[in-house]
Amino acid sequence: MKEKFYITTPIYYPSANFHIGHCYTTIIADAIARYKRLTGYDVYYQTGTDEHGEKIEKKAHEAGVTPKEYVDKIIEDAEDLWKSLNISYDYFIRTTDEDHVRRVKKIFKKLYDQGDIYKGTYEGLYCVPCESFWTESQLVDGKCPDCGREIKLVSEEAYFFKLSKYQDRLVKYYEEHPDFILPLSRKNEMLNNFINPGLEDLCVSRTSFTWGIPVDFDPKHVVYVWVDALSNYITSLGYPEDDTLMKKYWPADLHLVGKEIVRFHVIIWPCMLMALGLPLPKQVFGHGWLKIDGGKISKSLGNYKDPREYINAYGVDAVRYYALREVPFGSDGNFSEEALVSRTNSDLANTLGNLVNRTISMEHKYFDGITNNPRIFEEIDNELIDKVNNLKKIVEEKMNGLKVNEAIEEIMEVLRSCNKYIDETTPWTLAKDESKKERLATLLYNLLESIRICAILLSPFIPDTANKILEQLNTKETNYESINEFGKLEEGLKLNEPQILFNRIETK
Ligand code: ME8
Repeated sequence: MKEKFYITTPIYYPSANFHIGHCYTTIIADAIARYKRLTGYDVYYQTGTDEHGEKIEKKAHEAGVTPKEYVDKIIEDAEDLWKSLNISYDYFIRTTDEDHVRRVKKIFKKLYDQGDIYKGTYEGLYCVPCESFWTESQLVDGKCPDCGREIKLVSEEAYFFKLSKYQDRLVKYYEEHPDFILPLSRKNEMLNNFINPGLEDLCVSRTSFTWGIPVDFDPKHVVYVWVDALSNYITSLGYPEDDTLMKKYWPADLHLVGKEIVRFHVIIWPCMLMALGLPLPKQVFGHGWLKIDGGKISKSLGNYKDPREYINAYGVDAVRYYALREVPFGSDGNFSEEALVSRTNSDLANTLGNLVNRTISMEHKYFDGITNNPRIFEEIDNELIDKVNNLKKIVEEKMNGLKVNEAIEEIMEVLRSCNKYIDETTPWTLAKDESKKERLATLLYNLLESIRICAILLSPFIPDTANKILEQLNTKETNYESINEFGKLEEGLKLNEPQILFNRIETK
């Protein structure tokens, strides 16, 4: 039986159409999901939308529509965006889905019945846009430490979750699972800023707005958005009504989130799961932010374009590649169209596209496009073949450590070696000498086989391009096992005509 891999993105707020920052997480999760599928895992990749809360209620009100009408439009747009980015999710959850709503009510009731949720009064400082409560000491200049906006004092009857009860078990879990929170710096931040000062019980219901899941047994309350939202990772699997998918996929292997919401995923979420008696996720990775001109991607600043504009201008794989390759995974990075263009030109057009095009063209020119490997080897071949043979393992190590940009760079490095191999062996000179024909066939075979192996390894990252390459090669050897060793490309294969993969983008 295949080993399972359950990976999630955050469920995003449909308060406005999604931007390149949301694409960033979703593309990376997609690449990891595709990589795991390629390597033989039974993958469940989930994304979705977090549709309740005061912020959305307000936005809808301003737009003169109901909250549901408001979010429906954005979700339609999001689904189109994910399609144009080739996102291969297995499930898209909406927190307004009937199943989710019913299941959250049951989760809340269960926690209440067992005494983990109790009724009290809440007085606190609340940031509406972030939907977060803060203590006085956490504020920065009296404002929300996350977004810098005004906070308001709220006092209301509310239900509380006994977070404090789970503090010791949580710390123990961190100690026993050193890879639970990555990168490591985020774990220290959690311990120092939030856990060691002492966890306070968490307010988990609201009466100040109505756009949310009503508490079943006290319907003037709605469930606090983070309890509603975090539950998505298990309600989608049927919890608590049906355990078929839960048995198969839970616990999650990887919750991929932006660094600002690590806190919710490594404190509130594990404590909720402990209370429910469920295993905890294996890993939460908090990646950095994509910035524009060094600052936030912001609707109010109007500093971003619809991501489809980049896709239409440069192609889906240019955008995917840029998101995956440009920023060291975990750090903040800048997004700019110039950098996207320059990355596309250097890596995709020059290194990859040019290599594939000239190799396939030479095979057509010199051998009518028919592969042949007479095995007339020379010393220079070994270096290339060794590199290609090691690549699978190196990529595996990098991907297992979630060093996505480094995994890609390793593949690029091999492609650059292929280009160098062409420049050094100068096939066009060999072609002039009939006695060198077999040597020429061998070296073209080496190149085509290297391209095949790289294309398969690139398929999680730039799936369309990888497919185009494999189609041009016309090979049936496209699965992961076929790259265990060099030399599986069929001999006597008639290649398809070469097609340009990436045109160089002219810069103004
Ligand atoms: O926080 N750079 O939703 P959200 C990188 N609903 N990633 C970015 C980004 C940027 N500039 N901007 C957004 C929520 N993201 C909650 C989540 S989960 C149970 C509930 C990505 O719409 C990144 O993954 O504010 C970040 O964590 C997420 O979008 C925030 O999305």
